[in-house]
Amino acid sequence: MPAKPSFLLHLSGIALLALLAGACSTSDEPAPEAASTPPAKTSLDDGTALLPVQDEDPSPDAFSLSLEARESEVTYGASPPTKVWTYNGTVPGPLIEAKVGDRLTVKFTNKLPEPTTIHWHGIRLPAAMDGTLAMQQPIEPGASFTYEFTLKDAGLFWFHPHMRSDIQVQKGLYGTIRVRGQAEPEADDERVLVLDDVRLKADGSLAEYLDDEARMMGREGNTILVNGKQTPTLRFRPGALVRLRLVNTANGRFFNLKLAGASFRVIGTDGGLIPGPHDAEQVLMSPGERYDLLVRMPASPGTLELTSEPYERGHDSGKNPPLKVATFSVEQEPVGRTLPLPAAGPAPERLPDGPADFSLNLDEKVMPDGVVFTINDAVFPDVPSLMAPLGSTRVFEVNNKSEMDHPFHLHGFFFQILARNGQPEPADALLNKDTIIVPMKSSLKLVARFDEPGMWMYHCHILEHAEHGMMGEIHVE
Ligand SMILES: [Cu+2]
Repeated sequence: MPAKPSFLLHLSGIALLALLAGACSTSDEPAPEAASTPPAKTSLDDGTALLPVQDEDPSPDAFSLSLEARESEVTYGASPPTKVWTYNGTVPGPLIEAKVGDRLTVKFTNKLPEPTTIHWHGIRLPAAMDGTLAMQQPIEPGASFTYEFTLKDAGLFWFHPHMRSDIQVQKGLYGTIRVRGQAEPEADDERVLVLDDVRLKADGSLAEYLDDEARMMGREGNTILVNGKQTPTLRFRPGALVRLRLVNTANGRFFNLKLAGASFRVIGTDGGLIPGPHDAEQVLMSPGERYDLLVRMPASPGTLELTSEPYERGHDSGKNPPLKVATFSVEQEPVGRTLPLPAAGPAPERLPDGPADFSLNLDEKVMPDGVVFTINDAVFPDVPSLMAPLGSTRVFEVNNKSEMDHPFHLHGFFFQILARNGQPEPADALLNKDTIIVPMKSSLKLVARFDEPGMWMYHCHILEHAEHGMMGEIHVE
C-alpha cells in the first residue's frame, strides 16, 4: 500500500529532516523500487508542481479534506494581477492524492458571491454526490455541503462546478484527483499537467463577455496555462522516462499536443490505463479529456517545445498557427538507467455490442438571440430524459449533424466505443472513456452499463455549448 502524502505530518522532526536530506541527495544510488509512487529523486523542481492537499483523516483507507471556494488574486505571466475564483486559494485548486478503495470526504464551503456545486468528472459515484442540479440543490453563498464517496477506479480525475460552468470554471474553479492502483507503470518522473487557457484583458481582468465567436466555439483564451503558469518551463533529467498525466480544463480549446523531438507512448486515458499502449506523434485532447503518456527525454541536455498543433474542429478553426504550451528543459546529470516502455496494460471488461437503444442527434441552430446547441432538435432542459433500467447496458448512437466537433461527456459511467461512422472499432482499441470527441458530420456508437441509480447528465464539454442547450439527462432505475 502506498504511503499517503500526509505521512509527513506523523513523523518526528528528526525523521522529517533525514527524509528531506534523502530526497535532496544527488548520489547515484538506484531509485527505490516502488511501482505505485514516483521516485522523487529523479524529479527536478521547477515550481510547476501542483500542491497536494493535506489528508485530515489518519485512517489508511480514508481521505478527508476541507475545500473552500473563494475569491482570490493570482498573477498570470507578466499580466497585472487577476481576480479569480479558487478552491482553497489557488488555480488550479489542490491535487487530491488517493488510492483505489479510499473513502473520500470533502467538506465543502461556498464563500463565493453566487451558488455553486462540485461535479467529480469521471468518478463513478452515487448520483446524489455528482454535483448536478438533477440531484442536488445549489450550495448557496455561505453554505456548506459534504461530498462523500469511495474511489473505485485508478486514474486522473478532476472536479469543477456544474452551475454556470462556463463562467465558474473559466474563473479558476478546477482541481485534480490522482487515484493510484495496485499496478502502476514505473517512471523516473511523473507530472500532473492541467492545461487551460484564459482570456485576459490589458488590466489583467478576465474577459467574461460572451461574443458571438466565443458562444459558437467556446471561449478560447489568449493566455495558455499549464498548472496555472503561463507557458512554463518544465525541467527533466536526460534519459528520464517521464509520465505525463494530462487533463484539459479549458472551456472550449482543444489541445493537439506535440513534443518536437520526442514521441508519446499513450498508456492511459479517462478511465485509467489501457490494454494497448501505442506511440503517437500528436495527442488531441478536447475539454474534459485526460491522457496518460510516457515520454523518454533525450540523452543529452537541451530544450524541447510542447506545442498545440493546428486542428480543424469547425468554422475554419484549423488555420491558426501552432501554439506554444510549455518548454521542456533537459538538464543536469542523466538518470543513469533505461526503464522499459510498457507494451501492454490492464484490459477492462468488454461491454456487449448490439443495436442502438438511443439515438442522439447533435446540432446547432441560429436563433434571434444567438446560436443554440441542440440534442434531437431540443434545447436543455427541453431535451426528453432517457430511461435505462438499473444494471442494463445501453447502446448510444451519437450523430453529429453540425459543422463542428462536440466532445460528448457522460456523467457517472464509463463508455466504450463500438464503431465510428459504422466501422467497427478495432478489437485492440478497447478503452474506457467518459468524454470523447464526436467529429463534425460523423457518428459514434457507444456502450455503457448503468449500474448506479439516479438522474445522470450527459452533455457537450465545450462549456458554452452545454450552457446553451447541448445537455440531457438519463434516468436510471
Ligand atoms: Cu459542443
